Amino acid sequence: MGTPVNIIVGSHVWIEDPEEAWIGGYVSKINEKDAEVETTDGKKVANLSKILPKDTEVLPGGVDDMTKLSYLHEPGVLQNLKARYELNKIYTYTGNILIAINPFQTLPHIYGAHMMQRYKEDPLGELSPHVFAVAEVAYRAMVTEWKNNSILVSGESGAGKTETTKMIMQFLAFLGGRAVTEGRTVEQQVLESNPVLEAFGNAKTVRNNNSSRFGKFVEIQFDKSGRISGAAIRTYLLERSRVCQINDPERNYHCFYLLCAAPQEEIEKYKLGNPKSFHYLNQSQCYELADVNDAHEYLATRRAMGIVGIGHKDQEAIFRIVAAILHLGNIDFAKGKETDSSIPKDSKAEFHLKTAAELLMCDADALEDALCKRVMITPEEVIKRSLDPGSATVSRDGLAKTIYSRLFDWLVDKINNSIGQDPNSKCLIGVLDIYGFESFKLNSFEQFCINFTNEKLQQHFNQHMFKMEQEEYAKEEINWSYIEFVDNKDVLDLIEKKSGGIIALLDEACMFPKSTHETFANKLYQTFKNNKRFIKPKLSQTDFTIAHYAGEVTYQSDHFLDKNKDYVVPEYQDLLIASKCPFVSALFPPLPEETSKSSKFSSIGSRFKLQLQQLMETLSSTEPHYIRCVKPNNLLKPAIFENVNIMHQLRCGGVLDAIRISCAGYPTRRPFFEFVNRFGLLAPEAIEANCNEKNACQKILEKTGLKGYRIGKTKVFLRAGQMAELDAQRAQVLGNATKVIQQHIRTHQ
Ligand code: AD9
Ligand code: MG
Repeated sequence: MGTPVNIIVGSHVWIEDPEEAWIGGYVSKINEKDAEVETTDGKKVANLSKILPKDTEVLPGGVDDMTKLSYLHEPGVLQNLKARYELNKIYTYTGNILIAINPFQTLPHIYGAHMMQRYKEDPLGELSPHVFAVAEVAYRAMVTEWKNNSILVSGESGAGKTETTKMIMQFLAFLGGRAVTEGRTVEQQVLESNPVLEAFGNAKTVRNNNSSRFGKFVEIQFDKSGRISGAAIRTYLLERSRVCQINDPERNYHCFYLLCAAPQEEIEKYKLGNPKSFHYLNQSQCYELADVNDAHEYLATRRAMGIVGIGHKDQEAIFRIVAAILHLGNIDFAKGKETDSSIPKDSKAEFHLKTAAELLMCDADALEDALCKRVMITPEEVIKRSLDPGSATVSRDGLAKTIYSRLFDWLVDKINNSIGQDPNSKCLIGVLDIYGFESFKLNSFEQFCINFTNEKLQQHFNQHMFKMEQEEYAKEEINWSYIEFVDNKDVLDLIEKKSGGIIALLDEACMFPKSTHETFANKLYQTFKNNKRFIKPKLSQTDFTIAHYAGEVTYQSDHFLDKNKDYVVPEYQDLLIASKCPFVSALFPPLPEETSKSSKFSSIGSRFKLQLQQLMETLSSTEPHYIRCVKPNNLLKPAIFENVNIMHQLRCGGVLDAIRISCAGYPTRRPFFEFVNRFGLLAPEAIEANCNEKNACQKILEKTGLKGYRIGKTKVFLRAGQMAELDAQRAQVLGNATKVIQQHIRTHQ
């Protein structure tokens, strides 16, 4: 069999390269199975079966849709993206997927009101690829067919998902906003929800200075005239651990630093000061962000809170709670008089305890008790057990995390309530900004949930791109060579199967008091001994590896049990519900009698699984559009294009598979009657001949001179770009007809 194409001496080719991914050159010699290739990096030898042909006639600016490439393969795609990126053309289509490469610099000429206007007036999609064009297609599809649409933005941390999402929202507000603003409009509130959620849910990480630490799905509702009439925001899995623990040079959530930069009056009221004096912030030496003025951001956040409907009193309570969390973190413990008991370490710890209690408006002694003691209920009596200083510190951090995550949920609920859902909404466009696939040196429960999400989205993507295409072709009995694709249902079963999946086993372990991460890991090893997607690493007794669609990831099971348990210790519940601040006590509503008795434990994994299921249901009722964001380098700098890194992201995002299908397939299809209605005027004789619709389509297509299309049982299937060609021919005929009519009118006036 050998090489798929004829490669001879002198051929321009691509060969694989560990550093550059692919390197170009020409063949200088062929010896049986190998070829010698002269590359820019010297002479190399490569196996003929691994060599790919190189297009020598590439346009300087590349092509705007990969399906237009002469050779559609990995190096061709990479070269095209690189050529475009060098010219700041950051957007490229791959069929119906938009690839967006983060420019890491402001490109004002491609955004702004003037560009929005241009894309609004471009229904045929003649302008260059753009995030506005994708949003325009979704909006147009919605107002013409009254079907729900969704835009799914994915990519790794720092790839530009959130920025892209904000641009989509801005453009939709531009298309569906009201001309005259009467006070606060719905679209204004939708847009201003972003800075509020970012202040409380974003933080600087090593990957991104403004990393979203939660997933987000925004559902924008439209009325029958295509105007934005409501919105709903759903959020997923806020990273709670960041509130208490950060590594240098990362930061905690932005709101803490904003508050420390608030006007003096507030600093005094909340007994704040230099962020360096707070344990929750000083575990890292990074306090400031380049190009961000926290004092200014504080005021901007307060303003945005006002616009989304958070009143002054609530704002005051919110920042009081944020300050209380900082003070909580400074309560250090020392051994108390009794064995294994603890007390605030010194007068400084006592000051912070008193201040935290004041700010939360609860009793300081009760707070100390809740932090340092646990109530044990035995059949005989109720006893108070003391916690040693280590346990009291863990308990303190638990309280801080619980309060913060309740506060975040409150913000989301409040924004939703104040924007309001439109009960008469005709249609919606959903925009998903959710974490991409993660594989680090150490991976824990968070990565497990994130990668689970990506498996789900990948399945949705697969189903949409592959199954639907193939089924359609098969149904229409058209000639089509089937493209294999990797189905990831087996990984999803491994993770989420109701009985015996990893999440179910984790819940079981959490409910059984004697479980440890060792017993949990052992259970996994036994259960999935023969599972192809599950691997027990040789050198560990507690790690486990999952073969995800995007590669293998090894998880450390150590904190899986703790991190899966979501329950508020009754001591905290009692303390905070008794707060004199109605805002604080409302964050801790009494538990229904049933749940408090039956099980104290609620599973984060299972709740997340349910949330994902609901998300997938919503998404499947929509027409999806995909945007894949790519991070060109890990330095977060402009103009650096790292081939291997980018190739990996394209593979993880399913872009390479999609390219194969999109190129081999027939992206445009029209039922016979629609096709004849639209294009009949190109061959009027076909219709007059009174033949059936299928024959009419055949005749029309023959006359247009197009090649490569297929005619199925009920539909016409067109290759990429052919619809545009037909439309152009139609426009020409219509144009001529209009001229004749105008002339007729003129001569008879
Ligand atoms: V994370 O998973 O939330 O950590 P994102 O959301 O993918 O991540 P984000 O949108 O926050 O990344 O983008 C990271 C940074 O890249 C931004 O703060 C900008 O500085 C930069 N960026 C991203 N997209 C653009 C753009 N279209 N133009 C200019 C951009 N800069
Ligand atoms: Mg983000």
